[in-house]
Amino acid sequence: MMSELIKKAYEIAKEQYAAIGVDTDAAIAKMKNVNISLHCWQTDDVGGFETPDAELSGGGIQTTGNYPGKATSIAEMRADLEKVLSLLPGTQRLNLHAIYGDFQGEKVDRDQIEPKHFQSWIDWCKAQGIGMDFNASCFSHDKAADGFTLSSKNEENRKFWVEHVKRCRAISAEIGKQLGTPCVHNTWIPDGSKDTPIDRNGLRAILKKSLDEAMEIDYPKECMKDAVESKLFGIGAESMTVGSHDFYLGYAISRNKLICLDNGHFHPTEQVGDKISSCLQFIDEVLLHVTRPIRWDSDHVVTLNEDVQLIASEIIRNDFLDRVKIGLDFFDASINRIGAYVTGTRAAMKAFLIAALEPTSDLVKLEEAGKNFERLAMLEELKTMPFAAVWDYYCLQEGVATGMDYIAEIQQYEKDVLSKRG
Ligand code: RNT
Ligand code: ZN
Repeated sequence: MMSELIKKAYEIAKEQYAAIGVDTDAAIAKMKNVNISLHCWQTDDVGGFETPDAELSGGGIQTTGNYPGKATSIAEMRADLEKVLSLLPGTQRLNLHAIYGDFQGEKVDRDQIEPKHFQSWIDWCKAQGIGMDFNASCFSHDKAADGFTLSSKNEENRKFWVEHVKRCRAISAEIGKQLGTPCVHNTWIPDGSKDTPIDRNGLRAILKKSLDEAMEIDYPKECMKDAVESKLFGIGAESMTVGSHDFYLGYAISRNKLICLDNGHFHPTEQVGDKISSCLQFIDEVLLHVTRPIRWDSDHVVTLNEDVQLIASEIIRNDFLDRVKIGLDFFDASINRIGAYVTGTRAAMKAFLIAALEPTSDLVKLEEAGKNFERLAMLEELKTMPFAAVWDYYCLQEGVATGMDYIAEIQQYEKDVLSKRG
């Protein structure tokens, strides 16, 4: 889009927002602290690089679609991530799963991984000037084929996964140390049962024991922090999930860990945006997996919807940016994956900028005075304020594509790069 037009539109928008007491420059400045952790798995449908043709399997999550152009090597994934980064304003982080190690063709099982397998990723992040987060991969593996990992009653399997998580935490500590920014290590396990189980309590007791074993070593907070991710149900685990929200909230509070809230992991009428201020009364930090569930935990591309808006607004209203780590978790294999990635990430960012353009203290005053019609009306009017002009100006300032221009850039990337992949 023409930069002169964007500047003109911004000047007008700035005045319109100023009229309701909102400083657009300050809102843009706030975006510096909105650092979204980019989930590498959108580029390859959660396959990983353990074997040349690795695929997501088991674990109650699935990708649907087979749009051409998926990343099948580290080089391809890095090229994709660089393209994504070039189309996003601000500073991001990388969120890597353990299955994406640089194994150099060697078969390295999950209980054997070491920091050296991730050194080239650390170096890549350093070169990009970004931080890095990490995840144990407790799925797509023989030892998870029966649907149980850390809560397994098969002691050999349980020990295997404890060792995996232990190693992932050590790797995370090394990542954070080298990059000078704490690496958030998230543990999510698929454990659960398709049909009504009997020994719910037994499984949860095992999970608690396994987590305690895996997290026995305390690493400095400047290097790594642990998060645990709950879930309501998964495909094939409809009747019970061992790591439920109640379970992990208790675990996080009692062990001083982060709770990871994935907004696809609750009943559809529950809102993660409403949970943040509850969790933060009792724990220091929260990790988010921002996604878009459609009917079930389907991990659709994030769009600027009311759920995402409430999440962003709650963080900005309460100045929680330093206590809430923002990650994404969607994987759409049915459309251009890089297009999906950029569209979803920009949508999440827009929600934060919209939140920063809210005259929050005025709204609170209305609320406290019982003026609820006025509050409602103002919230409605805010929705159609000239937000796009501020967003475009922010993108322009950051030297990234404004408005719809990124669509053409992604089409070009598809033509030059993605369509040439085998
Ligand atoms: C699964 C969880 C988990 C995964 C990723 C790949 O339901 O949301 O976070 O999606 O770790
Ligand atoms: Zn998640």
